[in-house]
Amino acid sequence: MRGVSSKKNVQLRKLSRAGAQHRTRTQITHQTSNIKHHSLPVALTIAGSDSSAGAGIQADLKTFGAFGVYGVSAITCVVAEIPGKVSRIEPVSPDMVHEQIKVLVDNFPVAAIKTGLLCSAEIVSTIARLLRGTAVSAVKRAGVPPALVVDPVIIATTGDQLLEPNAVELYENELFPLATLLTPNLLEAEKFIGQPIRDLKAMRRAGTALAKKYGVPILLKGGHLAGNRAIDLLFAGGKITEFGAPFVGGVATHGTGCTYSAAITAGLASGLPLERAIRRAKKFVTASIRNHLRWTSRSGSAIHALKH
Ligand code: PXL
Repeated sequence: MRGVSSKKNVQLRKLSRAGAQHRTRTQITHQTSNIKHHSLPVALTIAGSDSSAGAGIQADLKTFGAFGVYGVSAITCVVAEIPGKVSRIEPVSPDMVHEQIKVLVDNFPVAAIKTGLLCSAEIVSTIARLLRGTAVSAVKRAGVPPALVVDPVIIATTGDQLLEPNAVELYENELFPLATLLTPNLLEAEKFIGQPIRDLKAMRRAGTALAKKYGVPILLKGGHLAGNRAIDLLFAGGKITEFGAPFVGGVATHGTGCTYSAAITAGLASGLPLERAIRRAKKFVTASIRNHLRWTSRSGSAIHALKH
């Protein structure tokens, strides 16, 4: 087992799980003299900017908004793209990534954090170090660290490599042990276990192995398996829970992974327990595919987008 799981990480994980179950954050209204103040749960996304707004930071913020959660963001890289074609990626400096997160977690009551495309090895380790410190100070201050959903984005649906290859090991060793939930798709999971996953039985085996390897809950997303249902499996606390929905074919599904993990993060920020947050998120992402938008590009080809 390569995943480093220090005692401190294990303690943080236990607290995080307890926190996700006991926190209840809904819209709060305060009255000071004759002025009403409203507040919403706050969630932070740390991810790349997708110029076409179907994935990345833009998808996350739209999804947080759809669930009544106030989204704040830290951008790791800027991606020039349209659905189906990544044109160019440029990273933001690790110092600037650090600064964006630091000013947010030092000031906003961030209840849940999600990571998406982290771009480089240096950015992955900067974020892991900072989030470890953030969790420790949140525990001292409030008794619970923010929930952390790690969507290990490596490759785009188009096959484009989005993450530097040498960042994968750092991811496994430094960031995964801090997670409340990891949400790999089949391609990512195959990379982590080094074996193909072609059916539901292989998914069960792979998810069990990953949960054991990293010591954190895993949501293995089976959307890429052929079949008339899109089935995801949650491996948590020695139990496997299935989340299924009818497979919606014929839609370019750019951004579904980001949308799904952002919806789960919104649920955790609002105090839902993990399984309920996933169940609600699965419905949201299925509806966003079913109700997709469609335009015709200048060259005559179709452009699809999820309806977040
Ligand atoms: O869907 C993966 C993904 C995540 N984040 C950003 C992206 C993409 C895919 O292109 O651009 C910013």
